[in-house]
Amino acid sequence: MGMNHKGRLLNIGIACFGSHGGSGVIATELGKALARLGHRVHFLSPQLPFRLQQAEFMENLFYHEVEQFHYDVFPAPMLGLDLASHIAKVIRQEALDLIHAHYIVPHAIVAALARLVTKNSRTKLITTVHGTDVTLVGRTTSFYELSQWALEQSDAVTAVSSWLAQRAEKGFALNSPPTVIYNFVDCSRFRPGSRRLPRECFALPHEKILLHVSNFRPVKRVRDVVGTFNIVRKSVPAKLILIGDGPERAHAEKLANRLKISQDTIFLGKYPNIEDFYSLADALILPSEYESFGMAALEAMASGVPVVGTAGSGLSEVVEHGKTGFLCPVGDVRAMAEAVTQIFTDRELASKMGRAGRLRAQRLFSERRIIRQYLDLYYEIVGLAALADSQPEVSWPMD
Ligand code: GMT
Repeated sequence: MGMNHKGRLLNIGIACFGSHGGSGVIATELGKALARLGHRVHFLSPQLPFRLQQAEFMENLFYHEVEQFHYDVFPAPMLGLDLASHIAKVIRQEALDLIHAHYIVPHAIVAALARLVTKNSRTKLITTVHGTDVTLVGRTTSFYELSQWALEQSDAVTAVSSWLAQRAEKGFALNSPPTVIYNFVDCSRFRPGSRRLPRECFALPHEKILLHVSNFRPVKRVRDVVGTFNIVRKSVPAKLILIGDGPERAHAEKLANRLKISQDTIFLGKYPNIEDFYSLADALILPSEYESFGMAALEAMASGVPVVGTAGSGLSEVVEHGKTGFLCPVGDVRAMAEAVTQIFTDRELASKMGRAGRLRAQRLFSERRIIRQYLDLYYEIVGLAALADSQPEVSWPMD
């Protein structure tokens, strides 16, 4: 693939988690999209990012596996140091234009350290903060000093919502607020009606399907999912499907047992092709204590599925209350149940919300729009010509 805009093609390192979390998913999809545009992309991660496992071969996309060295004298694995050393090696070998670190701990920290080690100021560092790196992990005494240092060392910091940008600026006493670049969704993969799973495997024809997708950490308040569903099913025949796994799963299963609704509650665990489930669902529920963004909500909207979530965090920038779903107070299972019931019983409202969600996903959160924002930032920071207005030659997913 040739050069497709005025600026020269970039050599980009992406440091991210390889597991199923939203930050790793966004980082991987970003890298794949950049590689499709012709940039050289090097993934720097201890695990092969899971969305890369399903990717087609691309000659300009590389995965550099981090060699982990175990030694009896070490009290614990030295993963951060392994990764820093590895990134330093890749900076030297590949003459990277920039490293894009996703999540402060450890990625921004180890990338900043690696750059220091190589005494290379030509390679720029861009850090994207995603959520608990700002609100939780980076604020602990274990990581605060290093997190603040890594953000200071970054040539640019971006945040996935204004809500998170404000918290990062205040929490780490930054000189200026991070640039807000929202997360994106592939609207051709997540779209209404792309039904590949037989609905009858999960629900009877007259039953509605309520969906929850998360990593089942305490912040997701999965027990509120079960509590809400318990109220909804008293007035509307329905099934609840929960996708994902994590520490809260056992508690949620126990609660479903105690409420005697296990027969209508399906815990599916981790599932790679979640788009199949969005197209079965009549509503998504995300009752999190907070979300800096809420990828599941965006995927649902792109799939034409109304969202019931919580107000007061970055989720309010994704879901438009009353238009693409409903946002309720945290912990208010009655309000959430009322919202779900309204969607389940008012067909016109449900399809209006579904259409509005799809449109909002396409307008504000399309892959094309957001990748362009990242590229503009990269060129600005690297000090090269900005992207031309002409569209790249590659074909983008339908958005
Ligand atoms: O910060 C986390 O808890 C982990 C992270 C992840 O890797 O899943 O989630 C955050 O980043 C996602 C991608 O930007 C956002 O969609 C999630 O809202 C955010 N999680 C929280 O804010 C709790």
